[in-house]
Amino acid sequence: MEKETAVKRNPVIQTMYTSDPAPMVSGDTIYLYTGHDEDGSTWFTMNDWRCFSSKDMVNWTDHGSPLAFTDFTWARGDAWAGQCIERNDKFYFYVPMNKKGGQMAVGVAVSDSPTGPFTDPLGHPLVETGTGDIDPTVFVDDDGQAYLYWGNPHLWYVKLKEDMISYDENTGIVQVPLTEESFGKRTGNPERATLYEEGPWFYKRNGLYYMIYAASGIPENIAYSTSPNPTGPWTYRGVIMPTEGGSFTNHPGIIDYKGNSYFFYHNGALPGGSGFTRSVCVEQFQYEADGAFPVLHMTEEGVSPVGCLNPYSRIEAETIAWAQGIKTESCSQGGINVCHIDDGDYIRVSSVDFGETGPDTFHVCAASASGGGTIEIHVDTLEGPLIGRVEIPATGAWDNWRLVSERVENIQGIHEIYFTFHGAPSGNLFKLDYWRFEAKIEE
Ligand code: FUB
Repeated sequence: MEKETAVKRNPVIQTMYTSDPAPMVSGDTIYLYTGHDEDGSTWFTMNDWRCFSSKDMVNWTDHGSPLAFTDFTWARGDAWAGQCIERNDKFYFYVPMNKKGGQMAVGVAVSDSPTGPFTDPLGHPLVETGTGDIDPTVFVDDDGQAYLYWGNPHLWYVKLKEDMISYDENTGIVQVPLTEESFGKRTGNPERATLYEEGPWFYKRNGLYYMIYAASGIPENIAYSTSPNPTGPWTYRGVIMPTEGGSFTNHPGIIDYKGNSYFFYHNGALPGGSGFTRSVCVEQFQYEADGAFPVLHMTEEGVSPVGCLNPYSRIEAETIAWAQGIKTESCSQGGINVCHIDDGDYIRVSSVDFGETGPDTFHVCAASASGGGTIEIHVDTLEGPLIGRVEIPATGAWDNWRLVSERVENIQGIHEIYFTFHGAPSGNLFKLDYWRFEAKIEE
């Protein structure tokens, strides 16, 4: 088991490589849609999009893949940067893909739930120009007009109709003038004379429209422009995040949640990370009084909790603040479970509030086709006080789930909890679906 030197919260997801973050708030929950770089990729090998959610910004629940390029009959691959938005109780997910026998084009998929499944209502792309139709970003203005921007090396937009799956053909597809005043000056590349590269993220705050984008070519930084209007003219405002982090691309996703402003991006910070095996991270920031961005740097610490986890409710095992060694997969009981659990792996959940009474029992739903193993429950640090040890038996099959219960030491207040896994030195020990503590009955 590797020792933790400090509490890391970036990258946000450790069970797979994630890229191109697209956060969305719905109700009291923040959803994080990401691209998914396949393990060992040496190109943008990306087949599906992923969805995670949180209510506290530090524990993220894995919802699996709500959408894949195979859900579009017209696509042949390349599930690149997308964005999802809620409107009229439906969720619209705009995504670029390579067309069968053609080039990249932007499609749309619709769902009644933020976690999908999403389906293609059109059966064909929503927009395509034939030139770099990637990285759609969507925003619905206060007057109800929705805009879809996208593109590399050009920046295009359409005005979406209220159905969100068609656009105003009178306005058509508009190419944004990439001028030096609007997007800064690039030297040495006459075909890309401004800093704009790709990955736009479009929104409005306090009456000012923001276009945040990957800039300056390869390697990219993140820069921004603003406008008093949704369709420009734009004014270049500078670099937000310099080139850092071991990935030659970057991609912004900006959102306000529970009174804070968050800047999502990606880098190559996970072990094995690179420009093709990227990971989504997040930093908290404050706008300047005039709406300007501060310069932001990538950190391992990430952001602080804005809520607590209730350990007395059912918690999905794939709700994770930090994990080492494990993976997630579709569960035979529905949803997702944690798998690839080997000796020495662990999961941390953060900001767990045991209240004043505290627990006396721990329940966990597990399956093991091998010999099982042990879960140790440590408090505050990886090697902190041990409050429980649960023996997971062999259950005969990986989909033969059993609820295992064990007494635990009482603990009160808010803590980091580490589930550390022990057993045979090689091979997977068990899978986990969900867990919960049971509160001590007050005498
Ligand atoms: O993830 C594939 C591509 O790399 C995205 O579409 C670009 O924005 C860049 O991040």
